[in-house]
Amino acid sequence: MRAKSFERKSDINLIATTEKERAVLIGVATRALSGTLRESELGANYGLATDRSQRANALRNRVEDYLEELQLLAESAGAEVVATLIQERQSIDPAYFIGSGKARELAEFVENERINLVVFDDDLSAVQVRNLERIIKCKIVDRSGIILDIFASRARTREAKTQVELAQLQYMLPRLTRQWTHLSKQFGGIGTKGPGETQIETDRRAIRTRISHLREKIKHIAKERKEQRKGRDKFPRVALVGYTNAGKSTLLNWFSSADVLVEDKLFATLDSTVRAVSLSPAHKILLSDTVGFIRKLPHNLVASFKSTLEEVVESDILLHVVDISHPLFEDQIEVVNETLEELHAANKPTIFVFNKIDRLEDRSIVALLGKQYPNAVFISASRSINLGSLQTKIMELLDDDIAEQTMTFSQADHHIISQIHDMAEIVDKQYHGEQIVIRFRMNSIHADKLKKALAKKHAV
Ligand SMILES: Nc1nc2c(ncn2[C@@H]2O[C@H](COP(=O)(O)OP(=O)(O)OP(=O)(O)O)[C@@H](O)[C@H]2O)c(=O)[nH]1
Ligand SMILES: [Mg+2]
Repeated sequence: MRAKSFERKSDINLIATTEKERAVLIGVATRALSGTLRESELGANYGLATDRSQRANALRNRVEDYLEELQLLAESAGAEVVATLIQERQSIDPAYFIGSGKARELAEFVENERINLVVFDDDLSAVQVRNLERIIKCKIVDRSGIILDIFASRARTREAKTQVELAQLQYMLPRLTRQWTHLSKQFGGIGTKGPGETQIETDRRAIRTRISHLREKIKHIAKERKEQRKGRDKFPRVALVGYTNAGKSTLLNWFSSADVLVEDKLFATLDSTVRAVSLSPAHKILLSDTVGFIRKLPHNLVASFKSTLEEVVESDILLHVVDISHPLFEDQIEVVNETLEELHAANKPTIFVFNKIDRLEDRSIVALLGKQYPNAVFISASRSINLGSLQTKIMELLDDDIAEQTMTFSQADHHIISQIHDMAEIVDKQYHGEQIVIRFRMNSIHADKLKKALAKKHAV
């Protein structure tokens, strides 16, 4: 059904009605976004500047996909999505984002349809939120606000809770205007959950004090985590990374019979889980699963989740899990790569794990991606398809740079010597009085860890 006020360049699709917070979602298709369209989105027959409508359609499809994800996010936050709106503009309006004229039309729709939440797919500035709320007279939230809200409601552990609270306060601080405070009190609900309710009435100074307290707390937690990790230094560390809902936890569970929550919802996992996995007697690894990434994951959220994401930063190998059945999986790969760069973890040896192949109707894409990503495997984690070849790939990568090493030990190093017997192929072993000289063949990741462990032991 089309709303009268949004005829022509944008349209509204009425979806459903219940007692929940009634939300309308807004996506804006700009020229800048049009510039990011891929060839695969434009269609095989796309001929240079000849077909403007083809480009316009592709742009619209892209924004529709974004809004589909935003709908999942809004629903995860507890809203009922009543309508979606796509506006086409040359560029965004600095004062009103969608322009004051469109904002007035939206205000009318909001009033007629008893909407209590307007969610923008793009991040809004504090000024834009204030201006829009003045006209639309209902709560305005952006993508980051919704994501933070979901994180707040999913956080269970002390670490996750502390990290989310820090990110929320940092997000809130520049947006803390009188208007916003007033509106939040009036409307409550989505976008104002968690620490917001209590902190909102206090002044910025109180929030700043709380932020520095939380930072200290996180530092302390990070120290504890580091202590916990100490004993695990001897095995190569492999981290599952990827877009949210790609199937990371399903894979960890398959490998390790762990019992990590697997759910068809965004951000099922907010903590890190590490499990020892024996791929073969000579290939023991520590496999970690952690929080998934998403388009426009707020920067302060990434920053405050640093200690949870340490598992990724400190890993030796990444398994980048991709939901190949998702229409925007290429976009998702890029988002994950960008987030890895933000974490300074982008240059690690990586296996691309294309998951959910059971959902592919046309498998021709597999051959194409095989060429594009030399280090790729195509699997189904939930149906256990081709997982053996993933296992082999990891072992190959571990064996990739096996080299002969010679190290000298004292009798007191018997723990490390027994590790070498466990993990390496012994070439030669000679005793010189108190000293033992061992020649062995081992992967460089293992060897580096051994050398570090040995140096640490002798430094004590
Ligand atoms: N059809 C299909 N579904 C799968 C496959 N692997 C996982 N899933 C489903 O995808 C959904 C998400 O799986 P998870 O393992 O929770 O995904 P995740 O990457 O850990 O997600 P977050 O923790 O939210 O980041 C669940 O409903 C799984 O059952 C697969 O190979 N095929
Ligand atoms: Mg998970």
